[in-house]
Amino acid sequence: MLLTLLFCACSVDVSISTVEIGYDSNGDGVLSPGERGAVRVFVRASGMGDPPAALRYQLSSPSEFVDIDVGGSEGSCWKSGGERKWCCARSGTGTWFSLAPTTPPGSELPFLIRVEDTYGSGSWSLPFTLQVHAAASEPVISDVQVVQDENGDGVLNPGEETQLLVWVTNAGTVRLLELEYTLSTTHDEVTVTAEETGTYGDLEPGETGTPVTGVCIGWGCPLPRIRVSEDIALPATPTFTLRLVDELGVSWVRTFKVQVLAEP
Ligand SMILES: [Ca+2]
Ligand SMILES: [Ca+2]
Repeated sequence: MLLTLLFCACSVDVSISTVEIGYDSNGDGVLSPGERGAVRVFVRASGMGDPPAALRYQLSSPSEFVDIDVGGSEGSCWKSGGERKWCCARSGTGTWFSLAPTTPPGSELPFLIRVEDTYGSGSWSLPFTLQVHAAASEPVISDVQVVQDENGDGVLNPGEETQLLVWVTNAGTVRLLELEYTLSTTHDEVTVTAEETGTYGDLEPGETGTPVTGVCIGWGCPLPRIRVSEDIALPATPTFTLRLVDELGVSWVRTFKVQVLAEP
């Protein structure tokens, strides 16, 4: 009994106090599939024994969806908020990792941080989880204009080659990162002849954008170009498909129609 009491009186334990997201790609403070993230793990020493003089950590994850940065998985913990509290992070931001685009939203990803006393008094393996949220970004087509058509009336006519200016709005609540598009149509008498792929860049929540090329935005830039056959049967309203994918690997399929009218 005396030995047990002595042991308990001298022992020190290290446990996780809080876990913070230090960085995420779209900046909404939560982790979504495809994002890069950084995490700060705050630990504290409890018990009556002297706290460790210095701590080191090593972060790992058994999850197939988590890729911890090579070389960034270990480092020193620094004192934070008193003698018995530390922040275990590679820098101010945290220790970096990537989530696979296939990570299921809603899942709880397991992590393990191993903390050890630099002077050898002990080590502690501390599990924690991080929740994955569905990305709350939502690109929608807000307008389509026929521009630079041959007769300049802004209407698709048989035999014309024109550009399409497709406006996309981020109707979600978080930033869209590097939104790329692919435009196609299955209509027999209409073909996409140029710029069938391109980018909208980043779109903030509520922002409406057009394809960007370097510093060029919208009308006058290289835009998707389409050709309508002279033989198209009228009336015709070909359907176009705009496939969108962002930097996180999340994709959307949007469709729109453009009417083809006889030249007046
Ligand atoms: Ca995020
Ligand atoms: Ca026209």
